[in-house]
Amino acid sequence: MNRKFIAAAAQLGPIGADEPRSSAVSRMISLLREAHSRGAKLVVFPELALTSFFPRWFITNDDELAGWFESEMPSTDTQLLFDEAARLGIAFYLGYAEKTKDNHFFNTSILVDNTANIVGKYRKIHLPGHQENESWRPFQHLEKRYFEKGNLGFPVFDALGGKVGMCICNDRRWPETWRVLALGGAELVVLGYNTPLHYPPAPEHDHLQYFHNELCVQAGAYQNGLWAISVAKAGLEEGCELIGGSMITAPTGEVVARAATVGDEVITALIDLDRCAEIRRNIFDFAQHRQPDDYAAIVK
Ligand code: CDT
Repeated sequence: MNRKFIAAAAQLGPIGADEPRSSAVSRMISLLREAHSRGAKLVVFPELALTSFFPRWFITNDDELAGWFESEMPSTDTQLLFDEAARLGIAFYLGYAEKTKDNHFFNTSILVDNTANIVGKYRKIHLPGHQENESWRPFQHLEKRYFEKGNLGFPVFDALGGKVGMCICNDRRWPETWRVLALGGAELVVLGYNTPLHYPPAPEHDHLQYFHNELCVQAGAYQNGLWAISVAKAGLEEGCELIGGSMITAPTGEVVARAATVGDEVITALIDLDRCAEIRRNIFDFAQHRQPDDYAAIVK
């Protein structure tokens, strides 16, 4: 299969607490069509892309909480997205809150091929935030309360003529995420995020939010010789400012496309998976230069 294709990051602007999934899906379908008009074969949507970022609220009612989760995928609402993507022949990444049949709750992403088959699933491993209500905060970040740690590891999937890995938001800050995916053979890592501009425990870092996002994604791509597509849900969502800065990053660490707004926006770039070799056969030739015997402390 052709290892050169156009890929898109489909950034979403804010989603209101009362905005129905049907509305979010219809916005995503518009972005999908825009990406298709630019020749995209892959579209990457954000983390928890179907709803407002609900971990910002302390929710005590179980039924109310369950209402933020999807108990099937595709669901009635998302079926339209699957159908339109298949009609256009586009593969996509979608983040959503997953409730399993045996009542487990994960922050999940799926990779869907260009015929609407789910070919990969990832459940977020690095869950940020806190477990209890912390009323001093202007908004909560209760991922540690609402989600279990992912139980699928960091799998890599055959897709788009190459090897594709997924991660979700906070995972991108951890070098281990990228390295484990690269060791699994990933040539492209796709990820979505919801990152508040204000970090209540260390507000002195607020002005660094965009920088830290770029720093992590560009380093992850370069140090592992792979492509990265990182996609925000952005803008002022229910009083909480979320960063934009969606990017497509080459294996050299260079940003080849970058969002210019904090709203619904499509950016595209030509991905050539063979370009991973520029780095992997040189400075980061793992077989030649990596020294795992000296890295034991990392997994202790
Ligand atoms: N969604 C997510 O993982 N967001 C975190 C916010 C900072 S930790 C409270 C992130 O790493 O971007």
